[in-house]
Amino acid sequence: MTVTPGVDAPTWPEEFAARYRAAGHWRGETFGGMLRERAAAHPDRVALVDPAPERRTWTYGELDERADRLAAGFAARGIGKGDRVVVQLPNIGEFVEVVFALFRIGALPVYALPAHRDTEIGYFCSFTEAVAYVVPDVHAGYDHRDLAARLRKETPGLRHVFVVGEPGEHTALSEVPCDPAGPFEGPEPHELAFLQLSGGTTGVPKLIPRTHDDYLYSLWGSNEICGVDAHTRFLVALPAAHNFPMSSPGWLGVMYAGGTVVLCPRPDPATAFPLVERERITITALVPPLALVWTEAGTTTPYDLSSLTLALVGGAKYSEEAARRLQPALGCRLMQVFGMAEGLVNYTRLDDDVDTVVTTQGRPVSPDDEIRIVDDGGDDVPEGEPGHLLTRGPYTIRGYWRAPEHNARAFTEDGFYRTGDLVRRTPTGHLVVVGRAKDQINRGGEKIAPEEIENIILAHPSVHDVSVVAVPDAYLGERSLAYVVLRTGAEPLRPVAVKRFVRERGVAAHKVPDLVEFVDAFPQTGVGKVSKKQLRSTAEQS
Ligand code: AMP
Ligand code: DBH
Repeated sequence: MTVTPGVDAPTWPEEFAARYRAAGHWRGETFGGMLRERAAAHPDRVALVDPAPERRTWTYGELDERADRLAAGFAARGIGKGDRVVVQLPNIGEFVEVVFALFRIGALPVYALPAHRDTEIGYFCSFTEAVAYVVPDVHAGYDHRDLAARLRKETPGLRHVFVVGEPGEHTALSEVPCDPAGPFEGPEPHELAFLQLSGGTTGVPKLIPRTHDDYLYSLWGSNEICGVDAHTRFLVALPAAHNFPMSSPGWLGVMYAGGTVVLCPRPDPATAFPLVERERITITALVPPLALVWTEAGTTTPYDLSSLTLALVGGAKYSEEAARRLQPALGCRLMQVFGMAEGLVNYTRLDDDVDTVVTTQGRPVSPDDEIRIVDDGGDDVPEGEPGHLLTRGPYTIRGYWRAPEHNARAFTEDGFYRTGDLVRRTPTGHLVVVGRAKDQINRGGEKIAPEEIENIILAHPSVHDVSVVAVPDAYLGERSLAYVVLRTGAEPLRPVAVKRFVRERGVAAHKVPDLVEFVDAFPQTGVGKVSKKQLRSTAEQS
């Protein structure tokens, strides 16, 4: 099924595209071409290290060749330009091989997270009409081959399941590579490169179509700000499929610069610190709860972290107090990152003073990132006042994948993305995130759309109504609480039964409500809608 630009994925009006090209933001490169060039320039430099279970490395030359052979094998199985392929792999070398092979063909990876289960994966496969699904055999005690087998029964269009490791009834990824029959036609720079996931606010996750041109700009723009170069050694501690460790500046940014990417199987200090020492890591990216754990462990660790020069922290609000402690504990600089898979990324800068770094979430990457801060009526607020953040620019999407109705709400008529974040701007142009207007829970950087979980709980026969809200949490920033109204006459339920019900529906573990409370009714707004605002404040007080 081919992709129709402007229909499946809204794109920039031509005058904007021309401006972004003329400004030099869009360089006319593709990911496949980028790897080819790096491999030609420095074939023997190490691009990638997968330390576990035994240390494997790929030079740029090897990765390039591997991508070609894998791409040829995928193509031989009928995977072509524009086809969607759901990739659900943990932080292993095959993840990087697979996505570069798909880039080379112009097939679009759909980046699932390892934590996703039947509900999410089933949706990605059916909604994107995916032709293939790539999984590990067993990861973190979960057998992905079984999930794939269930899916294939329900999703006739899903023609292939490729497994890293023991394939079971599916195809081993190791069987796929073959000699290329010739060069691929490949994608054009303005075409789509992949579909990224949004944390979302609606019943189903939204998919984010990113082009080669726009995403590559966010990479090299980020590299300049973060000082990434060929000497950078980046540790991917967060899931490699997430937009933050992928692109801000992330493992793709580091490869753009010709540096070395080291994959970390788990983000805890016991796993990561020995790798920092052994691999002489210079930069990493952390979400705030992880930054807290690293900060605590860093003060007493026997491992040598002295190679570390920069820790990027973002994905959720990082408290000033925690931010102040990071630098002394880890012996490296801190940079706050406020970004979104839809595009806009803000960084504090290497030459910002300490107070700016610990109290703001940074300023945009590009001089052409347009920022508006507006009131509820859509008018600009006075400078310095808080309001809704709207943004438009050279690497911010103009619409989600196949979602015209949602797009009409999520974007203004003139193409600004309504981020749902409440911010204010300091005189230096730095943004401070002061809150959120969207219905979303940010559980330590992992986003939850309450509506998605509410829909699941509503399917329980004893449940009359449900409302899922955020409650403050010292460690995660926020946790989720489900307020449940039972049907009259229904058997009483215990909180654990509600949690089990959600888990058994097959969703990522972080979406299972942390807390469940039973109430007789919800507070209502003037027009009779459930007042989430009031529920949240009740939750805060209890
Ligand atoms: P997503 O759209 O799912 O990629 O999630 C992006 C959202 O994460 C943003 O719109 C913010 O709500 C939140 N976020 C990301 N970074 C930060 C940060 N440094 N501080 C506060 N919120 C953040
Ligand atoms: O939370 C995010 O999605 C995020 C945070 C920091 C992001 O996408 C990014 C940087 O690029």
